[in-house]
Amino acid sequence: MQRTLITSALPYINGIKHMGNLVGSQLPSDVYARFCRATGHEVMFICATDEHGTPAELAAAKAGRPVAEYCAEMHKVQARLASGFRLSFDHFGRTSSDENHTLTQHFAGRLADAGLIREVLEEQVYSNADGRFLPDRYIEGTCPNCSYDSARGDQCENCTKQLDPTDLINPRSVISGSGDLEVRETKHLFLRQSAMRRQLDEWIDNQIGWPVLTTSIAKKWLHDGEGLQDRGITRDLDWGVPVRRGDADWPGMENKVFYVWFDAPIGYIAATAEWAAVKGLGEDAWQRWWRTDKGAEDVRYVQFMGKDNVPFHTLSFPSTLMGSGEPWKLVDFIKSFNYLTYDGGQFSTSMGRGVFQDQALGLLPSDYWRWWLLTHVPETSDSEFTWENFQATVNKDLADVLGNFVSRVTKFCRSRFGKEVPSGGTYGATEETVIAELTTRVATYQKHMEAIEIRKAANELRAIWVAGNEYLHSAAPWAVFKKDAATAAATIRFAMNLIPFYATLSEPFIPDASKTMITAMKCGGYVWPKDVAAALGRLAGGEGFEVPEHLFTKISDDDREAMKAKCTGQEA
Ligand code: B3M
Ligand code: ZN
Repeated sequence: MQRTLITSALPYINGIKHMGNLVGSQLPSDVYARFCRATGHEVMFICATDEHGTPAELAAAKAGRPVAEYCAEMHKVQARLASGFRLSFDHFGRTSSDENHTLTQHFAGRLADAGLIREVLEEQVYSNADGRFLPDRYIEGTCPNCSYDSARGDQCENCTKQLDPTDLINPRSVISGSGDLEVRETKHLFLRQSAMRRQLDEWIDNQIGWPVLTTSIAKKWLHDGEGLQDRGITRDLDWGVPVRRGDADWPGMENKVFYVWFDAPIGYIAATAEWAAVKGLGEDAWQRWWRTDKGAEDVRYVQFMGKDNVPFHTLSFPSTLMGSGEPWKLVDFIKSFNYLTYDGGQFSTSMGRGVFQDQALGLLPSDYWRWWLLTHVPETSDSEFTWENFQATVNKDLADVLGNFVSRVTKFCRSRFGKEVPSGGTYGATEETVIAELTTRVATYQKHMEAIEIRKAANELRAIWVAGNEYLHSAAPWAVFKKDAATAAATIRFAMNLIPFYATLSEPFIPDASKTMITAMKCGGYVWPKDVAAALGRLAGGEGFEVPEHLFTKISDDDREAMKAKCTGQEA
């Protein structure tokens, strides 16, 4: 059995995510995971909240909550939304877990033993009032460029100029507001990525079939300018994984934590370990996905992420894994995405611009969103969400094509043939033609899904639905019924067979509607159509069925305007 490990980039903990975040990693990874399961792979599908770093501390401070409490609550919120959108993670973990602490410290220890970590003395701002070093973002002051009075130590929000904390006029601590600051020397750890350059380069060269978007970003960082830089992997924060060398103290690194981008990808492994712990399984259960000496050599590992995360996954995380000198499983395929824009501009979390996940689920069932997002997933370029396009896509594809087909067929069958699928008549040349067309289309659909070309797969799926509608239209059983009931029976039986067939093929995209369809047909569940002719002969006649409630409701112009108004410029 083929074994597939799938990870989605970990959503950051600081607030509710918008639809752009959903479509840029989690949702397409879910489609792929569902497809792999449906076609018989053993799947491990992992995601988690990314909980460390300055933004988490700042968001908690803004909410007036202790950071651990804030993260615990936001994790629950994000987990609830993930299940609302039917994201079928085997585990949705947390980078703040014990497992991630242990693994992150383990990797740091191994990298240090291999000589891949260097200690660097740096000058950094120390706040006497707070009794701690301040990261750049924790210092505010007046911008030397535009005189904006709340410029941050790393950048002025007003004029966008990149700053050093020492550039600020009248600098003060964001924590206490105190201006009693001084520059002191402090030690930080750097991962010697430069020493890993040749190994990384070779590894990337050996990857066949990676998307150009992925390899070009990696190659750019490896070769442009000064090439791959060593990277600071520690920060002066309270919240995070304490700096330790394996399970030993690291002298001089007290009160420091690892940088969020060091521990976050290790979180993929840790979340799998969490999964094993929750299931009451031992180490072997997760190591067989992650250690090539423990069974992971036949795993195919696929990562999903937005394009801005690519350097961390092609360079930093592989440096950690390879540099450890241990046989960790490296990624086999990286699927990365461009951005979704909103109605002519950017989605903005800070300005509350766009559709946010909680709002979306309050407006319409998740399948409506899934279908629109997946048919417009920003694979080859950015794509834009507009309410008009959303309305048109839902009404046409889901209501007119799929929903209407299911409703007409089941209603007609019930009114003319009663409670069971009719068994009269036999399939003829028309049905053979449809079977031939669908055989080709299913093969194409499957090929696109295997290549993780989500948009192409969605288009093929739509064409598969359309083929059923065209069949029904030309076979017109309601007209034939009066003079030739047997032929009408065969037609309707064929059309009824298309319902579980559609349910199975559509499940990765619209799992709730698929479930309604498969349940209504009382045929014992999903069976992936290896042979289309056999799949369309599954209901031989005599089976009971339900007429499902409206699968999809059309969005009227009034509905559209009301939804749009609800999503405009809300404070996040
Ligand atoms: N949390 C970036 C983001 O939220 C980051 C991904 C981590 S993946 C290990 O966009
Ligand atoms: Zn400025």
